[in-house]
Amino acid sequence: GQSTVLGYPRIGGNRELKKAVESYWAGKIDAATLENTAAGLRAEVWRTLRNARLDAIPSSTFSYYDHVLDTAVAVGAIPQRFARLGLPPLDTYFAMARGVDAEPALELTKWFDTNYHYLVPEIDADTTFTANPANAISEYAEAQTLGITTRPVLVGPATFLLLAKGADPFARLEDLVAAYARILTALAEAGVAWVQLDEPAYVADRTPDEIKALHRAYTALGEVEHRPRIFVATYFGELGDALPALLDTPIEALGLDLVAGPGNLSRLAAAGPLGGTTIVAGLIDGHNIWRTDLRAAIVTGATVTALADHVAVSTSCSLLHVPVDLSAETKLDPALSARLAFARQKVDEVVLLLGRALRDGTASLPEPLPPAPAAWRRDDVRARLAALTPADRQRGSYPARAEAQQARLNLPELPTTTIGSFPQTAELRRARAQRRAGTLDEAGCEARMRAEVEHVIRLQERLGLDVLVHGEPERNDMVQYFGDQLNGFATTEFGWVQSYGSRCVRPPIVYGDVARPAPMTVPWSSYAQSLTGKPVKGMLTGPVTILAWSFVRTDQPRADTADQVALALRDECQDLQTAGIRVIQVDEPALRETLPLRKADQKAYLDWAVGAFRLATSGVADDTQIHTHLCYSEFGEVITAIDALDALDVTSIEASRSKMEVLDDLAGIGYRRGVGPGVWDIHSPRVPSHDEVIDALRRAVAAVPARRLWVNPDCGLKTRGYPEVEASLKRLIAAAAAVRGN
Ligand code: THG
Ligand code: ZN
Repeated sequence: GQSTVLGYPRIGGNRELKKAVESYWAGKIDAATLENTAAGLRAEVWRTLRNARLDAIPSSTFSYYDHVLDTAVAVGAIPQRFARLGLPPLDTYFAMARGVDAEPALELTKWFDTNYHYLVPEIDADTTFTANPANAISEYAEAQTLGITTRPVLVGPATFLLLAKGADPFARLEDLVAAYARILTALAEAGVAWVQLDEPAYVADRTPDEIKALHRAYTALGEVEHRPRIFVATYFGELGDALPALLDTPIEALGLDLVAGPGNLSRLAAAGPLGGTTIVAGLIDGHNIWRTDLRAAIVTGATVTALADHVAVSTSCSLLHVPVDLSAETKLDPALSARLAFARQKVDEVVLLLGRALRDGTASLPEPLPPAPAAWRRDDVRARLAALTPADRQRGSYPARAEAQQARLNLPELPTTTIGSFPQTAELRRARAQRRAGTLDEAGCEARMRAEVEHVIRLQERLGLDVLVHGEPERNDMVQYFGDQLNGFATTEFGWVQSYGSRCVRPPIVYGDVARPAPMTVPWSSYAQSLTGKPVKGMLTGPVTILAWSFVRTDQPRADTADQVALALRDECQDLQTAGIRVIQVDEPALRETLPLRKADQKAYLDWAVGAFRLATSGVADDTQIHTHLCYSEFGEVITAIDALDALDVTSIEASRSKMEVLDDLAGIGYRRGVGPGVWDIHSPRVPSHDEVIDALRRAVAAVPARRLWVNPDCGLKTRGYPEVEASLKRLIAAAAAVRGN
């Protein structure tokens, strides 16, 4: 048996990659300097894995931006619109990732059920696949010079096409497999012994044809005469019929996620004799930060060993999704850090599990953990949860609410508003940095933030918006902001995880029962409201999103943790209402993200997710208006759930890129409440033209009666600059006035 991991964080312990890449984009360093930093980071990862005594070490898990984009480059899938720019390879790569003036970037979307985002390959009938193994080979050679033998990793051909967009990408599988075959031969010629091809798309529902195509693809790759041994990695769940299909091909190893897909075990047992195929047992959770219960993992490992002659031990998925190293965290409660494992620690777990435990039994394992500290348990919270009834998730009828709200808010037809955040200026970032460095005290920092709130309120009044926001200058990341204030949550200092490209997040850790020691947002919202007669929206993040962007305890159902967060938010809503806030927005941008990959599991998820939102929001009076905001365009699957968010009065939705298609979806289910389809794409610095905004608005008016329609941008404005925000909001308000006038 061998020990391995499916991938490792590439950003560096101090986000060195982010800093180098952003410096390169800013023209502060040249390509050679960037490449040097990258080589240093790769060497550090390989040495770390070797020194941890891991048997099999992956390469090509590094990426300047995204590994799906890297695979696109490796198979020559560079859309003509970028190829024709004639840029050097590295700049063509970044042009696809970030766009250039003349060409928008590839679309960015969620990597399965994680908070990582990949770039969507554009594949059509004209795409000519080529074999470009140069990067994989040079990384392999780079590690060889350090005396480290690696296993190059690529996204597998079937998953690559299933993630792509275009006329019918999957129809191109045979052509693409031919390119992979040439890559395999080139790798073998360079001395590569093993290659890892990732096929996570097969843990979601797949058609029989898609499974047959997978079988054909790996049969063809297996028959390539001169090739490395092939390890097909799957992760994030349970393989269905793809499991026997893959075992029926000449591949040498198959990776199964036994954490997110425990059912893989019985599928494996049912698959019958395994021949010589190595089963790579994903026993260490790569998607969460808890220390593994090695005693339980051994039992699972032993079951695999009984089924297969050749077994390797691995992480359940790439360690890309967890922070780099727990030992950097010096301020965590020791009782908590004793329970945690980040990427570096998970490598040790893999080695320990295989090297000692599977061979020598449990005797060589570290002592099991003592029970969690009693203080992490909150009996008051548990009692409150136990006493909940369906009435606690139910508001009065929508028509009565709508009438009461209109009487109180007295809004014009087509009311205008924004999603919540205003630009995070250099000034604000400086104040936060000075606060961290201790050169600015709490009061001084708060004074600057309050000045910003006043500025944002005055700007909105001047522009003539109808429902105002305070702009959120006090928040870094919305989830971290609430994590910092809730009991039962811990936040880290260095626990960065790549979200997309150079952007990282520091997910909080939910380790205990959740409670709200004090109001979290009320002082900011009521200060903002004190400055204006217009309604100011209270801004909260919903329970589903708070959990989606945190590392969540696994010792109780996620539904229960969600309800605990919901109770804290319910109290916050009531406090905001008492403080005179008339409109409260509870954002759920991640509602779609954690939707289970298999249809059969989706209803149960949506039931508790919707239940938690309703619990958070249904404690307010009829005349308090509840809004939510949802990002990302694929609403098809969750549209009925949105309708079931009973407490909801108004939903703002990203819509401008998809040309308002979401309105047809809403019309399709007979959605009858307020809706604000974004009429300005804030993901681009472009100021939309007057006609574009009017056009978007007219399309919206055609689909939704004007009295239920809101006018707003697509998303929060924190990544934008003030000049374009002001110019764009002027257009938005002018368009609303023009359409009202008709
Ligand atoms: N917060 C969290 N997760 C998210 C988002 C978020 N996932 C989806 C989407 N939004 C991802 N988008 C971003 C956008 C910007 C940044 C990260 C994810 C970002 N991060 C800063 C950086 O990398 O420089 C660091 C932020 C900080 O200081 O905390 O800009 O909004 N949780
Ligand atoms: Zn958004």
